[in-house]
Amino acid sequence: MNAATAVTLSRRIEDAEDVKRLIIEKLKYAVGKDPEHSVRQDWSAALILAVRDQLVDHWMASTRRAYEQDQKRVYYLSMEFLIGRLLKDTIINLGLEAPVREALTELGADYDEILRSEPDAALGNGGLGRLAACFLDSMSTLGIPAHGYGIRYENGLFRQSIHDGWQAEEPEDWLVTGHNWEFERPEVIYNIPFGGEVITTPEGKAVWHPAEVMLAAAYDTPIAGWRGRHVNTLRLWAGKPAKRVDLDRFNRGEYLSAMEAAVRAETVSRILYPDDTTEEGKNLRLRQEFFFTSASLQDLLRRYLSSHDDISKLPEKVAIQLNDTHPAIAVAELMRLLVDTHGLSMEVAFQLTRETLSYTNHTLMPEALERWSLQLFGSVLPRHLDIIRWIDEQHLRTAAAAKRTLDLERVRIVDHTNGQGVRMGHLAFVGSHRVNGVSALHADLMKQTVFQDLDSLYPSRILGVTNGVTPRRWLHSCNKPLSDLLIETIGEDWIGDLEAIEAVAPYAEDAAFRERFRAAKHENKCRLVAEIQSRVGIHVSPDAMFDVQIKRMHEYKRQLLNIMEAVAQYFAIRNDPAADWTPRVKIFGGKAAPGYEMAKLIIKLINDVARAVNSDPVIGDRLKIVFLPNYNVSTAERIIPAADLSEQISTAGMEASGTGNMKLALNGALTIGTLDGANVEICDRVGRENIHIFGLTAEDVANYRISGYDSRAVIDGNETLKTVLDAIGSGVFSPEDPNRFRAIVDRLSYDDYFFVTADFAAYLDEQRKVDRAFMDKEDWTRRTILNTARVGWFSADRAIRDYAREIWNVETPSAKEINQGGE
Ligand code: 73E
Repeated sequence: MNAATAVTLSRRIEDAEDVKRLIIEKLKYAVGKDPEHSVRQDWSAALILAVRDQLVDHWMASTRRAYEQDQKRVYYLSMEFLIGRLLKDTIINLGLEAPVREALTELGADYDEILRSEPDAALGNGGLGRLAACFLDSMSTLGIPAHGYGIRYENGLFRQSIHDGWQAEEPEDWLVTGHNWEFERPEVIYNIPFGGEVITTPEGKAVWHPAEVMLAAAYDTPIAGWRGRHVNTLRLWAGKPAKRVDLDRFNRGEYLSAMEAAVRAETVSRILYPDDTTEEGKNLRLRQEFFFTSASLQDLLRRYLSSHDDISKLPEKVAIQLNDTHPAIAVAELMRLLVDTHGLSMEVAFQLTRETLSYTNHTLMPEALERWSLQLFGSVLPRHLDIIRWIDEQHLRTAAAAKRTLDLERVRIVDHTNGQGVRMGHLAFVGSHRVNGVSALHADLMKQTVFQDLDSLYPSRILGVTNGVTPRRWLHSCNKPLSDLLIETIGEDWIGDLEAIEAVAPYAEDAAFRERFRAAKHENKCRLVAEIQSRVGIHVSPDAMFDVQIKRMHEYKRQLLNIMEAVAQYFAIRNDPAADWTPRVKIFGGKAAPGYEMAKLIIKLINDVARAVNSDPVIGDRLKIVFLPNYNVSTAERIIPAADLSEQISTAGMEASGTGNMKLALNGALTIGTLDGANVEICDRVGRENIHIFGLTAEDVANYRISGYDSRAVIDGNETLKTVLDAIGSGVFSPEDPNRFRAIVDRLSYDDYFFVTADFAAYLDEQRKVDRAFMDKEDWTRRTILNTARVGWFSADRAIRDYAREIWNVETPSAKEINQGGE
């Protein structure tokens, strides 16, 4: 045994004694604290460092294996990775929960408290970023050699607090206490050029002379999959100046301007999604996108060339997935690197680029489809604009040769019509060999709407890969009562192969099992009751139905429809308090974009209605309304296991997929929802009788958009709707400012773009059916068990297998092999 192996062995955890020894060692020699005087933050740091050590050997072995076997690698480029806390999941993935808990108890520290003290890495907005995090977990679980590439934002998504019912935003400083998972890689650094001009040499070669060059510095976080056998890397880039201080200026006493370049460079990785409504904001956003895309491509090309000398084989060994259009500049940047740095022709470079890249579209909403003005784009990335024009020419030739009648202006990447701009969705589409939507419906709508022309030009490029969620975090780790029950009943295969959870379906008919399933839910609800009490001071009963809508605040997601139903219900209860009401707690959680006034007003409305309802003695436990501030991954982990009803009520055709819908169904909540996004497929799998579907279909909505929709007539024809809107509009919930919600009522009356009024009646009807269903405890539980049993297909492991097979051309082990284990 050589010295290196000896060190390795002494770090491996076998039992609680090992954990204790390692934690103490970390406390002393890494954190620099005497255990006697350590505070919770020190214990947390020491534990993370000790657990991180457990990953390192597997991490290095994974890398070595990828090199030795010359495996194809997958690179997932994403502006967002909403990874949340890592400690608990890593401990569980490694099977270390029992010894760690025991060790900490013996050391006099509280395991759960330490877990809670880890900051929530909020490097994302919502579904798109969380999907990226679930996919990292699944790629590790399936042993696919992969890197996630993104930005190491100094400040992640803002922290939300609620003051007098209004949203307030504060910066999220998750890095202040140090991110103990990461390894800084000072040696991995790339130049990122910006601006300047392109000069063509007499030989006809284009040479870019940038006006400014900054640096991208790498920070690596190891990501373990189930059982920790394979460990991948999340590599995040931080912006650094090429030169920290301008000494000349400094020596002249110009201290602030001496730091200007440093501030400019560091700004690139300062904040997730700065406001992009101003010119300055737009410029910064474009720089962010280019910054991390360029660094990632330079890095992966360096890795490829370190063990291959033929660049033309790149697509055989590298697959790059673009998570929405945010990294779409990769099309032009990969071409630039292949042409300008590696000397390929434009034609060959384009072919390699297209074979290597693929693009996931996450939304069809016009305002989210990125488009940069030519003026801005040309000033920040002049060389890329030339390359894009070249691609556009090729593409136009294909379009002209096609025997179809196409409006050529509509298919161009560079839009020459209104306002002139670069359409990033088009660029990503044309530069990729596969383009996927995130649910079956969404992929269909892509073909029918925004990408209709491109689909006809490049048929069979579009496919649907329905999203999925990791069962490790979203059941096994966040819902111990249910996970324990499942393991006891059907074993633990489902953790590494979620479709195996189907085995629990027959137990829906077993009264004793139903009792235990209900008990697990009740335990989770009691935990949430305590949290609601301590965070917002509202007492709710765990026997009431927990009706949950947790997601970003957006008009298309229709939190407004939900709170309007609450108002209708409130009035109905007041009119007849003695009737047989099904008690409900409506729980909301979600952040509104800081500049999105309507979404912020809806938060205020929810809180104003909550104030009236919760303090009304006539209502009591029949209805309670709770808005939990600062919804994030960790809050989701506590709300989801406690939910009875899952609100997935977006305007049909507008939610591309949704992933909260999957998590909630998996944890035994019934869905009330529209036929939108992945709800359609959830309905197919759980069975129409085990889900509450209502409202317009995507087709109905599309027809109304053409024929016109008269919300005034609908309001006038529905007494309840009229009463609800009159109350909201006249200040019943805002007596101190009666006109506060006028804008909401006006919007619904004259321009109800999201069809809230159209779906109101159907939604109320369905909610009353839900009420009746909930009263039949046995049948309700039976249906919730069938939901849990039948949504196994919505595993991120399945989604990643689909990507691997249909897009990346990468092999994956069977579910059986995953469960049988082996290195
Ligand atoms: O339906 C969700 C989907 O489940 C969709 O709205 C979301 O992506 C989820 C994962 O596929 C999404 N986020 C964004 N677009 N779609 C987005 C757009 C711009 C900035 C940030 C996020």
